[in-house]
This record gives sequence, structure tokens and C-alpha cells, in this order.
Amino acid sequence: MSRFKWRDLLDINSPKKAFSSPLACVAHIDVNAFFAQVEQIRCQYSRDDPVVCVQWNSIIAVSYAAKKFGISRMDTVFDAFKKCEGLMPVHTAVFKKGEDFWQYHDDCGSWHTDESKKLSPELHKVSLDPYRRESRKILKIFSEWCDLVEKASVDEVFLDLGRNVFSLLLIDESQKGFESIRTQFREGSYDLDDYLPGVPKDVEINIEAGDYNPQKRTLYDDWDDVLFCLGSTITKKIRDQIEEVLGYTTSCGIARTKTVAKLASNFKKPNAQTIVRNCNIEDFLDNESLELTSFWSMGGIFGKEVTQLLDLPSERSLKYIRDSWPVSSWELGAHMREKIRKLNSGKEKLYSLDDAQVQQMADKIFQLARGDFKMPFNPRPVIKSMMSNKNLPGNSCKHYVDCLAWLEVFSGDLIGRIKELEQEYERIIVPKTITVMTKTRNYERHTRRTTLTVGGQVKSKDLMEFGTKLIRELESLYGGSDTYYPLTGIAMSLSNFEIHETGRTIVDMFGRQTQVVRKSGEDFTKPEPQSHVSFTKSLRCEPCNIDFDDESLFKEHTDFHYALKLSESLNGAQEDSKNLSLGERRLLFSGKKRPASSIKQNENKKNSQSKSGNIYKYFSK
Ligand code: DCP
Ligand code: CA
Repeated sequence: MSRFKWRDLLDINSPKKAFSSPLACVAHIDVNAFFAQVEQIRCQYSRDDPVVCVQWNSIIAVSYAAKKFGISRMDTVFDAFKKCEGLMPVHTAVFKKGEDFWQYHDDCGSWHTDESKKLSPELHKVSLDPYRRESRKILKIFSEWCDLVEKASVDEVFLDLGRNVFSLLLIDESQKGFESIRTQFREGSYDLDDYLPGVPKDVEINIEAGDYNPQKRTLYDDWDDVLFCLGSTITKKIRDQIEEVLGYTTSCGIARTKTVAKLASNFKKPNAQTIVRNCNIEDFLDNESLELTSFWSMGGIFGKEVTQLLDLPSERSLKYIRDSWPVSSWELGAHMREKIRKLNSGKEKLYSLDDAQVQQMADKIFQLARGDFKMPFNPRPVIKSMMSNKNLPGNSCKHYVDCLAWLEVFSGDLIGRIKELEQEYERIIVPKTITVMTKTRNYERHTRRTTLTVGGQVKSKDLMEFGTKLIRELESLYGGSDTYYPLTGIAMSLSNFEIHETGRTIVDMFGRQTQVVRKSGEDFTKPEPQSHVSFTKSLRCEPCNIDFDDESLFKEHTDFHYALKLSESLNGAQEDSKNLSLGERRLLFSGKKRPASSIKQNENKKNSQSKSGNIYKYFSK
């Protein structure tokens, strides 16, 4: 028998619950040497060319070919040439002062001796737009595969593989060996608190290369192992697609939690994946020089303070935490409270944390040390503001007219970014507040802000118009002072975003899509078609008892089911819905405690409606 329950397995089919299930399957994928790969591909260099991406004299990304020469981000481009004569530096795209668009100048950069080929920071501003564009393309591929994608930075994401592995295990007929558990699921012959059956002995799936398994533990002890194996086949396909379609190599980590998945993706670079199954978590943490401070939320000064507070050893700190506080986080909390009390009894009160805060920290540390700190997914961070700025070296901004030239650049940059967001969110985004800031050589900052009153979508000329008004106000307030010009910095920011619908209907937006339906703000997924419309190669819709000859008609018909399913997910499903599998129906209407096969159409309609809600609501309870 398994050590997991049916409830644990069904929870991973819910975007809201999956992360907290003991069967969670989470991936972290990071693009290798991102900006350098973007430039390598754009300039049609090969992967073996030592490309570096440069901003003025600094290197901001180092290709793996260049890393072989010992070049790092700490080097200037001149240092890098000393390490590698054949270095291929590529400068980022730049805006030119007074222009509201960016361009590449591929034969230019500080490393050229010819003055006319140097790119001056006085006259240009770096544009990261090309990388954001590539980032969006990559994100689109992730979203085609996964219904819950958290963008962690410009080149990394967390994926909740819950629905993917759930579907491969219980629904997708192509995956052999799980017939018995599938039948049980379809027939609904289980209770949520029942333990799952054991993993069949003869199961045949291969974990994609990268199983972190120093102790050579068996591959399929329990269902978590199976799900990680299935997850690794999915991430391999996603990564292969990114490489085939866009050309980028990535590194991937798969684990139960986001924190361990992130450490795992960092484990092998480039172009690799590392799977940390639950049975191998402690080995991974202890044997790979990972410390409490390796977790990204435990870095910096905070991590150092915790290390001191707990007297952690410099090596194997996670094992130390597990061994010292083996039973519960409460003991760890008590220890921390006592330690803080002693430290605070001196003259100075060093820590101003209350007991609840200390316990919260103890809980987190206790779980991190066991690779069991579960964090929910944050699919779409709310954008609060957007800034475009420029540090102004030397005498480059010595007059009001210079300021206007930079406002032109900022207006183009910010409008481009708003357009990007609009595409991503499928919404119209209207910033309501515009701010302009200036910085003087005495480090004085001056700010003016106003409401952007624009009918409809904001355009570059609107930002320029309002920006000009604000910079004029600053000029009249401070321009007369001796210390105002030349300015050392100038910036424009937009905030207070209003988000408008595009006016399209739900079916326009989602009806023909084959994947996630997150865009409406609802948190639900479109399950694989097999989960609600079972069909065979002869294009048969089982629920409706109709055979199709034509694939497009059949697709239209399944889309119709999908639209209905969507409507049900919004309005609640009925027990006689043809869009529910027996397993789903069993879950929804399980209060009745009878086999799904005995459910008669239309029976107890009112009753079931009032009790049921829908499958998504069930999962989000
Ligand atoms: N970046 C930057 N300045 C930094 C760090 C990063 O401009 N100090 C940019 C360039 C990187 C991109 O962000 O290509 C992604 O950052 P990563 O830390 O993921 O670094 P890379 O992708 O370059 O390398 P790796 O292969 O280690 O992920
Ligand atoms: Ca990266």
C-alpha cells in the first residue's frame, strides 16, 4: 500500500491545493546565460563562440563558451579580452537621446579603438526590451504546457506540474501500466481518506536523465516517485521545445517544493535537469554544500543573523538543524525565544520580534531544513509601477532641452512596456499617475507628479506632453539654483494602473484555446480533453454517443464541450453533466456515497445543484 491518500493525489489536480499536497511536483526552469544566448542567436553565432553581453564596459551575461576561458560577470570587457583573444562581445540595444525607439549597433562598443564606434553612455540608454520579448516567447511555451506558471524573473519560472502528471497518471491512455488505479479512479470506488494502492511492480516509465540518487534507491517505491518520473518527461519535452523553437538551452530542477526545485535547477548547468525525489532530498541538501543561507529568502544579512542566533556550523547547517530539533518546530521556536531573551537582557535590545514572529521563523527554518517549505504559486504579480531612468554622466544634461530629449526616450520605453503587458494580460492598461524625478550632483532628488488624464489608451505623445509639463515645473522651482544642472539622473515613472477589459467575450478569448484559462482572473484549468470527453481513434465522443469522420468537426465538438465545461466552472456543474468524468462526478457528488455508475440523469437535479458547486470549487475548498 502507498503512504499517500487519494486526497493527496486528487489535490494535485487543483491549482490552489497542489503546492501543499505531499504529492506536489514542482519544476523550476532557468535559461542558461540568458542575455548572452539571446545575442548569440540574434547574431547567428554558434554555441561554441565565446559571446558576452555587454553594457558600456561591463559584462552582464557570459555564454558557457566564454565561461570556459574563466570569464565572469565581474570582469570588464577589457579584462575578458585578456582572457580570450577571440572574445565576441555584443552590446545591448540602446535608445539614443531624443529618440523614442531602441536599436542595435552591432559593430559598436567601448572595446573598439575607433572613437566613432564607441557607444557613449552620455548619449544612449540601454534597452532591455529584446530580452523581455524573448522572455515572453519562452513564457508562452511554458503556458502552453502548464496551467500554473509563476514567472520568477526575466529568465526563470516555477511550474506546477500537478495537472500534467495527474493527467498522465490517471487519464492519458498512452501511458501504460496504471490501468488498475485508473479504473478505480474512473469508477470512483475509493474514499478520499483511503490510502492509494501500491505502485504496480511491472510499471515501465523512465525517469529522464538527472535523477539525483547517490544512494541508488529504487525508482518506484511509491506514487511520488512515479509522479516525479512523469514530471521529468514533461519538463524534458518543454525544454526540448524551447530549444527547437527558440534555440535556448535551459536548466531545470524538479522537487516537491519551489525552494528545492530552485536549488536543483542550479545544480547542473547548462542544459540539464536535476530531479530531487522526496527520498533523496536530505542527501541533496547535505551532500551538495547547501546551507540554510543557500535558500534565496535566507541570504544576506538576515541569513547571517539567523546563523548566529542558532549557532549554526558553517557546513552541513541543514543537517545540524534537523538533528538538533528533530521533532517539531515548536522546540526550535522555544530555543530561539530563549536565545533572544538572553541577548535582549543586555543593555541594548537587539531583537524586537514578538513570540509569534519568532515561531513563524522557526516553522520556516524547520521546514527548509527538510526541503519541505511549501510556498503557494503566485501566477501573476500585480504590477504597481513602471520606471524608466537614466544616470547622466558628466555634463550630458545641462539644460532643460536635454531633459526633454531624455523624456522622449522614456516615453518610448514605457509605452513599449505597457504594450507588452497588455499583450500578456490581454487587457488594456491605463496608468493614471505620471511622475518625473531629477537627481543633482549633491544627491538632491526632486519629484513632480500628476494625474494622467487621457481619453482611451495612453500614447507616447501623452507621456511626453505630461512629462514636459512636470519637468517645466521642476525647472521653474529649482532650475535657477547653481547646483541643479548638470543633472546626474532623470527618470519617469507610471503608476496607479487601471486595467480594462478588451471588450472580447469569454468564448472569443478562451473558446478555441487548448490550454489554461487563467486570463479571466478565475483560478481554474482546462483539463485535458480526455478527462471529460473520452474519444478513440475513430473520433468518437463517448458522452454524446456520436462518431465523427471529419477531424475539424470533431475538434469543434470537443471545443463545444470545453465551452460548456468553462460555463460549468463559472456557474456550477450539474450531476448529469456530460462534461464530467465518472471520477469527477464521484468527487463532486460524493456526499451521496454511492457508485457513480448508478447516477441517473436528471435525478435529484435541484438537490445536487444546491449541494455541489463545481469541481473547481470542490478543489479550492
Ligand atoms: N543580469 C544582469 N545583471 C546581473 C544579473 C543578471 O543584467 N547582475 C541579467 C543578465 C542575465 C539575466 O539577467 O543573462 C539572467 O540572470 P541569471 O542570474 O539567470 O544569469 P544568466 O542567465 O546569465 O546565467 P545562468 O546560466 O547562471 O543562469
Ligand atoms: Ca539564467
